[in-house]
Amino acid sequence: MVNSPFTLKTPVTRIGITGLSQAGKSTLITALINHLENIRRGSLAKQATLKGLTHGHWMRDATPNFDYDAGLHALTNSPPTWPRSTTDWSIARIELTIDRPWYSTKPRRRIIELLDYPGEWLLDLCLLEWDYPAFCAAVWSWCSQTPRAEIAADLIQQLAAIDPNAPVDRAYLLELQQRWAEFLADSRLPPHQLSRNLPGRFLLNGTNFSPERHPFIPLFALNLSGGTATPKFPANSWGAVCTQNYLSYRDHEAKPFFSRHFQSLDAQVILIDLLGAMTAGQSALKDMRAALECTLQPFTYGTDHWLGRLFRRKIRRVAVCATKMDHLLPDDQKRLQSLAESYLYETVQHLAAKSIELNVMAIAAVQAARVQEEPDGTHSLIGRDKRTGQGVQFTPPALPQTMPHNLNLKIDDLPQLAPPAGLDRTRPFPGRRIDQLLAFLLAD
Ligand SMILES: Nc1nc2c(ncn2[C@@H]2O[C@H](COP(=O)(O)OP(=O)(O)OP(=O)(O)O)[C@@H](O)[C@H]2O)c(=O)[nH]1
Ligand SMILES: [Mg+2]
Repeated sequence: MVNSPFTLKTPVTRIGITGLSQAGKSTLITALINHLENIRRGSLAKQATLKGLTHGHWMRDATPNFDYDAGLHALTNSPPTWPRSTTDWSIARIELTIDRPWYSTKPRRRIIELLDYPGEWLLDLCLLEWDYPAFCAAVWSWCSQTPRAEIAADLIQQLAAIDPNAPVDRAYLLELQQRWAEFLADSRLPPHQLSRNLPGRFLLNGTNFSPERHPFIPLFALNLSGGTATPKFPANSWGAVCTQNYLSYRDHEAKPFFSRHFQSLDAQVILIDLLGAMTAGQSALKDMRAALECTLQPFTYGTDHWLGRLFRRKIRRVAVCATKMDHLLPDDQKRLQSLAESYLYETVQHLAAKSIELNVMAIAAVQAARVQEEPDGTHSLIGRDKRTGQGVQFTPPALPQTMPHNLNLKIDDLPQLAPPAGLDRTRPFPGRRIDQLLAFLLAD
């Protein structure tokens, strides 16, 4: 916790909330504010670590401000809709009032800041350690295997055909960069649902970045066998231009973003759509786990490493949350929790050894389905379809007890649900484990 210059002695807890596109960040932040605004109501009031917090209110003064109004409007509208997709970072500030005995000299207020930023950018963490040949080698190791080798067969062939020492053709470079961005966008959608889609700002530019200003692509004809020296390319060659623009992206876009935001974080929440990855199958599950390992890697570095200093200076708690668990029947919701734990077992062990508290949990920010019991004793879920708004009744796929070691698991597709009717700002939204998540993040 730090003292913000704006609030004098009021302690500020900063929590980063990230996850890949559509993982559920905006909905979760909207729900977290709603629960904090109703802190003495519902299950949050029963959390021992939040005892003494009596009142919460969302402040409009953060810049850039998280658009809680828009989220509330969408969810409480008739018919309700999910918040709109976000494209840049923003901050939600909530002031909490603490009930203390009259003689206590401790602060009576506390500020919580929730930092929303696109997960696409989080993955750029992998780049920070790579020079240009290492970037090309990593991307090649992914692209030479299924399913990427099939998704972008033509593009991969064209990239491999470029002689890094030949003079660059700028128009062709821009065209290939555009196609690379399209390939990244395809890869993250069903049926593939891949996670390691780099560079992140090619997918989601943000306000000040335009990819065509410093274009680069991976060149697969480089010697990618792991030599340490950066090759010397002739001036204005493909290799020289791509190296220069890659380094500019790494050092002037990705690095400052992490330096600026991570050094002040107290906790980090990473949302994963584990159910979505399970509907896509083994490749998606493997890719998502590798992406998560890469983003959690800096927590394992010592303080002699700049990334280690940045991450370990303050961040003590990390929650990895499998979202949208309301798509499952109650028994399977419990299994989703244990599947998530076994999916990330090694990573958790590794971080525990570095005294980072890592909590893996399954959550639903807003419960959009209700359980229906049939006369024959079987159960199904009832909700409304997100696209059509019509009522849907479905039997969700049953989950296995444990995650196969080789991640060879595929479940049936799930319908996408619309939010439930009747949500109201003055009552905690119906969700799953939001109280436990807050209790973990806010514990002193
Ligand atoms: N059933 C259910 N669906 C959810 C929940 N949270 C999110 N969703 C679904 O996931 C979609 C994306 O949720 P968002 O909160 O917009 O996710 P995001 O990570 O902010 O997405 P981007 O801003 O596009 O990166 C929503 O439109 C819903 O379809 C939840 O708690 N329950
Ligand atoms: Mg969003």
